[in-house]
Amino acid sequence: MVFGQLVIGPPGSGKTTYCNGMSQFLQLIGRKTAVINLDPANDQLPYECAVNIEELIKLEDVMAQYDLGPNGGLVFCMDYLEKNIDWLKDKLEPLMKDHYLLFDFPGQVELFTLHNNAKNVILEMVNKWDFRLTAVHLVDAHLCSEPGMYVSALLMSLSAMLHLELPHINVLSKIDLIESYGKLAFNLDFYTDVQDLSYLQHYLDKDIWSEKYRKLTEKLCEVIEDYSLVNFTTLNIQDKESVMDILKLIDKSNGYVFAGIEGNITEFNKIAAAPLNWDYYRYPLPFFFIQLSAVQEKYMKDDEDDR
Ligand SMILES: Nc1nc2c(ncn2[C@@H]2O[C@H](COP(=O)(O)OP(=O)(O)OP(=O)(O)O)[C@@H](O)[C@H]2O)c(=O)[nH]1
Ligand SMILES: [Mg+2]
Repeated sequence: MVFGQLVIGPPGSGKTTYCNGMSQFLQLIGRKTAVINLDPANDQLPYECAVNIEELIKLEDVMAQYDLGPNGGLVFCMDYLEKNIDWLKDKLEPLMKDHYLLFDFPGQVELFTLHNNAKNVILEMVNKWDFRLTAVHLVDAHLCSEPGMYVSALLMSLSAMLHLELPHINVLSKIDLIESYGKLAFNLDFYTDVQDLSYLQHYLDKDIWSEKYRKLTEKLCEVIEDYSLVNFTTLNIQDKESVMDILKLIDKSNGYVFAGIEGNITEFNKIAAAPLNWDYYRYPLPFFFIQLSAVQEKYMKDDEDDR
């Protein structure tokens, strides 16, 4: 059985960085991992990808050939991928035996809320190839700094959940930066738990001209609360504990923990409990690899001591 994650979210929310950090964390805990880049606009990849959509279609070629802008070009690329799903299957076949898969998707929100091409590719993987996938929807924590933006983030997350109909984890990414946006109107729990959105009303623009906007926001909050589906977990990709907490949630949601892959669970718990200084720095790779080998050395030494 193949397990994995579909990493989605608006542009710049940290998907590629997440795939890089998460894949390295997974490898560290002994899980064979492959990253699949399905974003034709990702030009500089920080991770080594096992499959790259660029081998099938290039965004710049599409834009030049059909005189499209980047958004139209991306929709075209996803259509093309859907029509050439056998290409993806051939590429994934060698990985299906023993790899855990991370899919790095494009950031265009409409691909996961309006169009069906990306969804059909995902449905093929889930229904026909029997992949167990969790959608990891990243939203920049910056959106909590203003009530209107936060409501937009909630709506975006809800509509992605309803559109994809998959196990789904919503993540507030870059949480390490949250304090730099100034004091939040509420404690962080308010934003992650999504319990009583009526409080947001007090922080909306009080201007007489914003009356209709306030009413609209109020009604949208009611819709979000009626569904009662959205909540968030937080992520700082450079923090081992934070990555581990998210992985635990994902493993439960797609059934990985119940698949009886004992070896991996032991390794996972070991690394989770170990006082390792997991220093994933999101930019310079060489620095990271120095850190990674130090961590691996310590991990192997602990393993020997245990034996
Ligand atoms: N401080 C901080 N920065 C982060 C974190 N995750 C990502 N970033 C930064 O956010 C920026 C965008 O990250 P990407 O991973 O390229 O985002 P993306 O969602 O793949 O972007 P697109 O592919 O353009 O949609 C980069 O500068 C990252 O270094 C985080 O957890 N903390
Ligand atoms: Mg990216």
